[in-house]
Amino acid sequence: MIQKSFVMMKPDAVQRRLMGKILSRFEEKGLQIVAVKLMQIDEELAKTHYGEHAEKPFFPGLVEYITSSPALAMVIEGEEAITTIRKLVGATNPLEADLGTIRGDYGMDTGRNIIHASDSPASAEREIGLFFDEDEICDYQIVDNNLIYE
Ligand code: IDP
Ligand code: MG
Repeated sequence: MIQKSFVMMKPDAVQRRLMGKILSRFEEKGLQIVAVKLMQIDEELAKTHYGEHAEKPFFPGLVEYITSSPALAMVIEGEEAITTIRKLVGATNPLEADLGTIRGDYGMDTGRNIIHASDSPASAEREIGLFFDEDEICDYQIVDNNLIYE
């Protein structure tokens, strides 16, 4: 099933000038970028986005990290995009993430793990709605789709 996922390069990825390399991984896989926005996330949005973790000890540090500098918010589309992107991203702790994944290749610490990706269709819908207006998401055909999909 074709799905959309919400993906966000966190402030460490932006500061470390990794945006181009990371974006390339999604493009090279055959996924389609349908929205991108470099944005300074405010405290309210960070707390809403990570609401499920509000009671965790790492929550204040997480909010501080996510609001420390701009992040690159994206919507990425493709067949089984949500699971596929979680695989490309790797485990939450970069030291446990497989090499070849984004976190496994670029990260050292759970508290600086480079990137976020939606974990389910319900999260994707909620997160896309939090970060993007409908008219910011592009609906377009990529011309080489017949080389990516049978
Ligand atoms: P996920 O991003 O792989 O879905 P979650 O468990 O949902 O992982 O946690 C959300 C984010 O909270 C993580 O990506 C990471 O930035 C942060 N986080 C999770 N656990 C810790 C921790 O133990 N210390 C610091 N930050 C954490
Ligand atoms: Mg999560």
